[in-house]
Amino acid sequence: TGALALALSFAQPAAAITVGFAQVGSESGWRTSFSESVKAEAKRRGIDLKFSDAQQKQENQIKAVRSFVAQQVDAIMIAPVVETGWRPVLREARRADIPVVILDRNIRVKDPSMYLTRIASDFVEEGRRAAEWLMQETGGNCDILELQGTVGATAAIDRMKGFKEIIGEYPNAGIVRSQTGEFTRTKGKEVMEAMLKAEGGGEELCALWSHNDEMAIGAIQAIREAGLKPGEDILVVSVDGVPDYFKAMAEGTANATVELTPHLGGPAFDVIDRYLGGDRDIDKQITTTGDLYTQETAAEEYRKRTGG
Ligand code: GYE
Repeated sequence: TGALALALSFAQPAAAITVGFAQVGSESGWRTSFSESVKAEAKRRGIDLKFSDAQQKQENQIKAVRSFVAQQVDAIMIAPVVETGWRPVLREARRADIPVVILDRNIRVKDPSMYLTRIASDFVEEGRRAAEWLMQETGGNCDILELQGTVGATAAIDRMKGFKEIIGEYPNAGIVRSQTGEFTRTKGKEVMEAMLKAEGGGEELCALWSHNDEMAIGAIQAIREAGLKPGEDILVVSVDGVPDYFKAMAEGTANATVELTPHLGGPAFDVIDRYLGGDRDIDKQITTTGDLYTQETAAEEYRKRTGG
């Protein structure tokens, strides 16, 4: 019986772990896909996921992390809405000996031991890719409007940096106006309307560079309402690769996007399993990559993503 009990104990699945996930909010189609992907992956792995939607407010995210620490979860994942202000709550997680994985955006802390690793795309490279495509498309002759993401968010800071790095190599290309649309469709439309008015209607404009598809989709409506043809009079280049944007490219109202994978749950749970299993040789940064898509393949890519 002793041997049988011993054998049975090995046969039991590993005790289910509990992971707390402090998500930014649901401001964009991409983020909703990201949340759904993490929840599905947790379910598939039998992980008890505590999920919190902070409605894009950092104080809600910090409250969520505090409650995860109080519940003594096995690990915490944070998609930080902005880069600063994380040290105090990360110190509390470290005192409780709970590993923290940063997903998607980044945090700015001096001491990298405050978190286990960061799993994200290289947003600077995404900005470069978008700019390189636009310069090829326009021969480097282009007056550009920029819709920035959330102020202080890594995705906005880094995409702007990468885009400007490339545009700076072209004397006849430049960003003539830049404003935040907070990564949402509504704000993107509102800000685009204002920028077009400020530019006297926008006839001389060449392109819109948007830090995400959601704002671009709102801006496309504003371009149309201003009597211009989006995708033709004003080219539209963006990031994320959400289905609605593939649809817009297939309809000719948008031109290009750099895809950002929403599937960060798998790599995150893998690294948590490794850490909880004793592995201390974990890289500080795990980078995901995405391709640039244009109108040529948009209809087929839309069908692939929507099973249409
Ligand atoms: O591009 C946007 C979301 O942080 C990279 O946040 C992410 C961005 C993404 O609002 O759709």
